[in-house]
Amino acid sequence: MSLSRLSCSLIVASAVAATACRTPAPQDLLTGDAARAVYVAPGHYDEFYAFLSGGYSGQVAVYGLPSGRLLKEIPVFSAFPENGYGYTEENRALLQTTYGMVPWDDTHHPELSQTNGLPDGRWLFINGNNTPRIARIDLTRFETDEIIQIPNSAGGHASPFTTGNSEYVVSATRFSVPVPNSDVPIADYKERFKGTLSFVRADQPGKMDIAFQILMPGYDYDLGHAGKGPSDGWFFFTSYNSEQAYTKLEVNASRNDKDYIAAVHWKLAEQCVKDGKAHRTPAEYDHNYVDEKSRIAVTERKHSVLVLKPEDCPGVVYLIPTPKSPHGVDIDPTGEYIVGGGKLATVIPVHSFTKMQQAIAAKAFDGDLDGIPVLKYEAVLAGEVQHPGLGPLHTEFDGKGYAYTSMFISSEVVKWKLGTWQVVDRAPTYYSIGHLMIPGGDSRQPWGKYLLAMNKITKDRYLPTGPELDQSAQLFDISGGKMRLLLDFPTVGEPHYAQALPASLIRARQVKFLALAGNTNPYVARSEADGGITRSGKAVHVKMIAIRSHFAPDNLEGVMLGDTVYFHVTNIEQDWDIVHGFAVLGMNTANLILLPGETRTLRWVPQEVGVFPFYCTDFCSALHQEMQGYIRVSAPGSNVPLTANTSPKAATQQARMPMNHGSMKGAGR
Ligand SMILES: [Cu+2]
Repeated sequence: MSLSRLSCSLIVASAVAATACRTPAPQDLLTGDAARAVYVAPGHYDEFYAFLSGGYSGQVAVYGLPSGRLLKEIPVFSAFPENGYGYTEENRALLQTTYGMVPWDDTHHPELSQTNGLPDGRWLFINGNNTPRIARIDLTRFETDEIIQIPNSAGGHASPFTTGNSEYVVSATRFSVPVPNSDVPIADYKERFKGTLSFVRADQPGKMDIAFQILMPGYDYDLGHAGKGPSDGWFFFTSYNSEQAYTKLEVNASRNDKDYIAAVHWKLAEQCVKDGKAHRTPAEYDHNYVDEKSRIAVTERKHSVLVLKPEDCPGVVYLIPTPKSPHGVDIDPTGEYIVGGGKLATVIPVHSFTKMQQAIAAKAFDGDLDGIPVLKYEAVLAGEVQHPGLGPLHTEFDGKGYAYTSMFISSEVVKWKLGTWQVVDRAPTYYSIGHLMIPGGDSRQPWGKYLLAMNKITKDRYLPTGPELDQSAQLFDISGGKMRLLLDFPTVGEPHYAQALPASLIRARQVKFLALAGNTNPYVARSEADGGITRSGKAVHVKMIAIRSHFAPDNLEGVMLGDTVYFHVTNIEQDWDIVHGFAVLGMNTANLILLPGETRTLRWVPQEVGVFPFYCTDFCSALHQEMQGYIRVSAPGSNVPLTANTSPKAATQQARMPMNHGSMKGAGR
């Protein structure tokens, strides 16, 4: 049975959302002028940049919308051969953790930085899910510049959602663990395991730090979102497993009718921390960041965090009952409505921030859990969307009074109206949609023109390529009353979640090359005359330049077996999009990729005596193939003098060459 039929029969059996149950005919995909609506002619730009997490690839993929064209893959938590990320001596430190170098992790939730509750195009944050970390990507260069590890946490899933001015990004633990982690029986889960919500200071590049952690009951924390407008100052986190099961969660964590959204008054928490109510607690974690000028990443080990217990700061956390095993918690653009999404729920619950404040004032509590007051469900509820479909996961908003919720089990997007809670439209997806995204759809003013569905399973969508198929995204036009499918495209890794913003917010600030004059790498060579070779014990340092179409120096002698050679190569081009590469025969890491103005270092330990060529790996000019040189390796103790051939002739030859394709390319910019 095909998957579409299989999921159809499951849906029919449940007799809900039968509209989602059909095998789409191909003509449904491209009716009318859908193809024209996504066509972006060569030389023209897409309107939006969409940043999709790569899930288990550990990276971020940038797509243009509406075309769906892949523009770039940005490495974050995994080493990446396309540009040497994680391999060069300059950037290896970004992947350091207290567990050592972790060169492959799992990314889930990209989050754009905000100013006054609106995406501002400065940075993109994303979580490392397995070994909890938060990364900052600089959107002027589309490069990862900073990564902070989160201690007392395991599976940093509810992360890194931002406050309205990116004062903080958060990370809540998915798995509760002993805090601090220690050798305790797993059967002591209820007594010994805790959850943590970490508030990470994020508004200054290079200085991310864990401002404080809030110690929570031992549940599993899933997603979060900051309040806005009237609810600014609050943060909301979903949790499941309020049963505190520690085995067979599939059954044992689904017993309770309701789990909880934790409403956290973060401004009050900030005040309590200032007032000395948090406890400085030992915790080891690494903070890695790239120095702005030298572009060298460093690691700083930290040794403690401030931990705030809710009982030491009354009013800082309340629990809102929410049906059942919730995933998403999404705040509408006005900041009034808090929308839960329960994977097993039959309704979409919408809570009211105003009612929540009234319930707190009236002490409308259903007791407490671990000293945290539990608000009465009815006292906080604004309304429930009835019969939305099966498996509501995540909601975003179009800024025109409508909400769109992804339905994992019934594989559809459901559009409903805020205030009336009536379903007004539904559109099938192929298959098993997880998160969905509207550009700015979780901000104060969404650009409510497109909606992107991120689907977990592809099956019969594209030409089959093997047992594992690429996952998929589907673009809908939501500018009219009815959703309209425009495009269907495969993605890199698992498109877990995405955020997007108008390209114009980024394009104007795009860095075209790194200024050579500002490069403070200690091994920078700014001209051919700067190149050379030096020995310090068994370490040999080579300073080299790369320019169309040669390296200088191009020949090196006097290296001996047992030496470690450091090639410090500077691309001295000052022109847009002229990249050079560097590789040596027998080296066992990826090649270097050098952006214009950048110095990067390759560590090479020769294994044999002989002469070894090196060459440029990035096609840069008509004479790219001639861009090469040699390094001679002699026996230990040999008396070959240490020499580097920095030939002024090479430069003269270059000047006489007719203008090649590479310089033509740069000339018009
Ligand atoms: Cu998720």
